[in-house]
Amino acid sequence: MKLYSFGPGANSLKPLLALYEKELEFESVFLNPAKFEHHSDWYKKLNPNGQVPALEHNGKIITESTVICEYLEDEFPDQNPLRPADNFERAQMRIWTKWVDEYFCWCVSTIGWHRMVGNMVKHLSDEEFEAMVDKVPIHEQKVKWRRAREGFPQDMLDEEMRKIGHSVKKLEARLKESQWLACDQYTLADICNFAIANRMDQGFPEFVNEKDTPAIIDWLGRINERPAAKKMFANQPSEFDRK
Ligand SMILES: N[C@@H](CCC(=O)N[C@@H](CS)C(=O)NCC(=O)O)C(=O)O
Repeated sequence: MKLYSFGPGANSLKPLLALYEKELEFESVFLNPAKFEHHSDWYKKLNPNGQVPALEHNGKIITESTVICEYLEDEFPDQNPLRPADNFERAQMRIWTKWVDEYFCWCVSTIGWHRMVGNMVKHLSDEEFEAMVDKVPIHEQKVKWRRAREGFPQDMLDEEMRKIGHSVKKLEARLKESQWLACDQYTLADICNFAIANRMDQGFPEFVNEKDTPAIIDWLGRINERPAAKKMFANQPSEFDRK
């Protein structure tokens, strides 16, 4: 089994942490976003979207971070299960993972692109940049790369920050009433939300801090303290460590 990823952050973190939690053997293949390795022809043969993560198992490729996590549960159901057995609780888990994929991930991602991705491509000439964008397979991602270089419109950034504030309130409210997001068990709902929320106390201290969101801080701490998370962060260099 091989996982292609940018290391333990954002969407790549979801299957990475699931693999560590389930104690599954796998080979980790890092792609360097600063070198646009995910847009190379060899990788686009694996994932035509030119995005990470992607899992290779039994000669087949599975894409989409949350789908990969569910696939691992389907293939290895008895190995440290990360899905509740109860169907209602499993539905709650999927409501939380769907929410990350459709809402929470996007607002945090746009601000991340605004802060980091723009800088990554500022040194390129217009020709070099357009040659890079030319290799991006998804139209919406091409638009995002161009926006990141030119600067996102302020009203868009304001709206994404509003959505982040809303997301944080929603997480805090749930974690005040329950130790874990979906039910009383640690599940993919926690892993997939953690992938986006981890380190928000550093990146978004105006939203995530001891005073306003003690339940989120406690939840992040409990996940970071899990042996699987510690092992993952110790063994898997992040994209930032590799620059
Ligand atoms: N829906 C996809 C999104 C994957 C995604 O956005 N991956 C990001 C990294 S977190 C990526 O590859 N970005 C590079 C790009 O779009 O050029 C999933 O959940 O796997």
